Amino acid sequence: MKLDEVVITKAIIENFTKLFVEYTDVDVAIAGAGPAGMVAAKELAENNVKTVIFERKLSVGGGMWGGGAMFPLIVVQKEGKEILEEYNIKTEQYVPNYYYANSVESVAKITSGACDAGAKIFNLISVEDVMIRGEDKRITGLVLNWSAVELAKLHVDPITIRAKLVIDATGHAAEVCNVVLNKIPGAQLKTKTGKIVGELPMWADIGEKALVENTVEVYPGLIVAGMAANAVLGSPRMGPIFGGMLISGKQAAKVAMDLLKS
Ligand code: 48F
Repeated sequence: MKLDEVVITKAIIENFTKLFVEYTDVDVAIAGAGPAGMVAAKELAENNVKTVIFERKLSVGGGMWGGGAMFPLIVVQKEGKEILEEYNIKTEQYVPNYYYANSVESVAKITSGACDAGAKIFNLISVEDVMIRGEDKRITGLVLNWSAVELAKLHVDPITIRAKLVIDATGHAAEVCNVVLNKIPGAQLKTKTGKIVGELPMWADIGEKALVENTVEVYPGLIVAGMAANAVLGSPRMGPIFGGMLISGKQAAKVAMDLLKS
């Protein structure tokens, strides 16, 4: 049978549109497909929570690909190793409680885990704003545009999806929390200053431990996960140790599921 390029085009456009329309109304929308966002997505989707991730870049995986300083290995502690094993990622012990894994294998398998669980990932789409409703100005959705539009600084209006909950998993920049503070008059985050406290310098032990505690609902309808949680709540960065990111992803899913039930 001869191939027809127009059929190929229609297959992409018709099916993308059908899928995107289905995901204009979700339980949980996640900004950022780094390790924290992807682990959260897998946990949610496998518990039948309708979950979508929007990722600005062409590739998912955030800061995990590059390991530490471009050496493609990540380090995890015991709890992190156990999560990597759930994804069938090979780990080796270095010394007691320090394990390492290949960063490329880790991204590939964590991505596969999120997809297999049923989470939908849309890449090349940037979250540029939030939708709010009600007296408490609760977050009720995300405002999106093509990353190409953002990069080219084109004057093109965005589109919007509705979500019962949003997870800010945008990493160090905590972009959704910044939007909330910059655009919602009088907005206060549930932090000690009401604002983004800011990430502290490297202290892996404290940063890793704080991360789970920092993975909370910081604003009505908005949960923080991964490095965004430490940036918003004012805890240290931790460099190429990734156990906390994975645990935070799981914790964000748990917080979301508890909120969806309440
Ligand atoms: O930065 P990132 O990997 O965040 P994470 O999951 O993990 C942090 C670690 O990689 C590392 C670390 C380990 O100790 O500190 O930094 O918390 O992934 C964040 C993803 O969000 C995307 C960004 O491209 C990246 O893939 N992102 C950021 N802003 C937006 C966004 C946005 N406005 N819209 C869509 N995606």
